[in-house]
Amino acid sequence: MNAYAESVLAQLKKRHSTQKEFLQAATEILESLSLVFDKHPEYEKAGILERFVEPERMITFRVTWIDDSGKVQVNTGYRVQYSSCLGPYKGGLRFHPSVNTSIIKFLGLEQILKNSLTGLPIGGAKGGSNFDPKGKSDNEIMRFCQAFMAELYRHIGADLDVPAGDIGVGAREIGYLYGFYKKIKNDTSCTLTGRGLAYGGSLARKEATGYGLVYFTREMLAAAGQSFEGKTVLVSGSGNVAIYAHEKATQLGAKVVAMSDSLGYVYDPDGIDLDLIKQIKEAERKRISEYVKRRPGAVYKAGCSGIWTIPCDIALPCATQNELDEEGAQHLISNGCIAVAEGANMPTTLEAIELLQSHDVMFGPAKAANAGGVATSALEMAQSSQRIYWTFEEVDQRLDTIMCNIFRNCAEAAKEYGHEGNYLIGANIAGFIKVAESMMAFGIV
Ligand code: NDP
Ligand code: 2IT
Repeated sequence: MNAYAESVLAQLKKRHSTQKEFLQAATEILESLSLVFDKHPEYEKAGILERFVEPERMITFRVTWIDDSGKVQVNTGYRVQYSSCLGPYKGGLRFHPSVNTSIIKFLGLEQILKNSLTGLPIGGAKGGSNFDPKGKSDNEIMRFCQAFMAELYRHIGADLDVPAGDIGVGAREIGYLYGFYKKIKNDTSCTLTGRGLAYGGSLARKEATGYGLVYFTREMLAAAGQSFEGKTVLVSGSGNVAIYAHEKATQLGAKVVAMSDSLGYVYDPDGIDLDLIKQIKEAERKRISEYVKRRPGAVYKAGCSGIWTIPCDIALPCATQNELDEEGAQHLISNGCIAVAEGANMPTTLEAIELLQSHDVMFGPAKAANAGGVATSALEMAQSSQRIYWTFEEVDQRLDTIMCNIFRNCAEAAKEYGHEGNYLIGANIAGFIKVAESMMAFGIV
């Protein structure tokens, strides 16, 4: 590693020794960026890297609400406004009990580079809470969202910071968050994306991350003379990203044979019935184990990591961070998997990435492969500014073009820096250069 990148990473490790996920993301990024600092010594002189890894602003707040039994509940809310170099802070909100400073910072750091790769004018942010939406009534979800927004509203705005969904935050939560924001701020601008179609949302935003993942993977496969046609695919998770990755991969001729949730996975050799998954997960909000009760021939196994033992050509991890480790990667390699593309953020451990790449498994990194969601959020912002709606086909076409451009930029940057075919290095460098150039232009701020 370049001495400058190494010294900044060493400082981070010293100062944030307990922030495991943040250090993991920073290590992956700084290892790639090392190559940039060799070429651009002026960045070191301007302290670009020290500034890049330090959030512009980190907001932590108490969220107090009352559950259905009348008991007072307290959660922690977070918003990291990491970088506004390229535009308003932009990034999702995650509601999950595992949320803490480390998780929010890793997601925010990744988001800066992801948003840069989209080519659209959006800075990087992330937020959320350790609130667990599982088992909560609709009323409890609404009260929590209102309590969360009662603080967040003062920090966000259409030209300042535009949150969206992530794990545990979907259409229902965005509705409650936006409804309350609108009421207390007296502002109907596009301050959240992923909004309902009736009140400012964009067609194809719901599908965008999953579809975009498949468009990116299609390009990566095509560069190696391959396609989705006739391929067997594993999709982990069964949330928003997983469902629409399945839908598009199937449309392109693949067969998705397994999906999962945090408790286990289902294997259906005839191909996972997507309508049934949508019914169970989107409509009924039930566990994926329900699937086998309604689909004889399918099997359910407890424990989500077992999904990687199923033979496949292409693996699309779409659940959560570090869900694909060395053991899982070894199974994929042994079973002849040719490509892994990340729908989730940082689903593959550093060791697993190294193992996959050393066995020539094509690897599509999250910040490039799953950028279709935030890109379409930026398209939602554009439509709101113009006071018009585009058709599904128009948004989908723009998304496809954006994903093709991202793939091309990653491939070109990887080649330029001597690592042809390494899309992880390509994504980090291509994303970073624009941010660094903006920081240079702004002077020392
Ligand atoms: P959802 O909440 O819709 O779905 C999450 C899925 O992941 C569920 O199947 C959930 O299972 C599973 N999951 C969550 N936590 C864990 C865990 N600790 N272990 C195993 N499985 C888990 O979220 P999304 O589909 O929106 O997000 C999935 C991933 O994609 C996340 O990494 C997110 O950051 C990323 N992403 C999302 C984008 C978006 O537009 N929504 C954009 C880009 C990336 P269970 O129901 O059992 O909890
Ligand atoms: O990780 C992500 O890119 C998202 N959760 C989507 C963010 C957004 O602003 O649409």
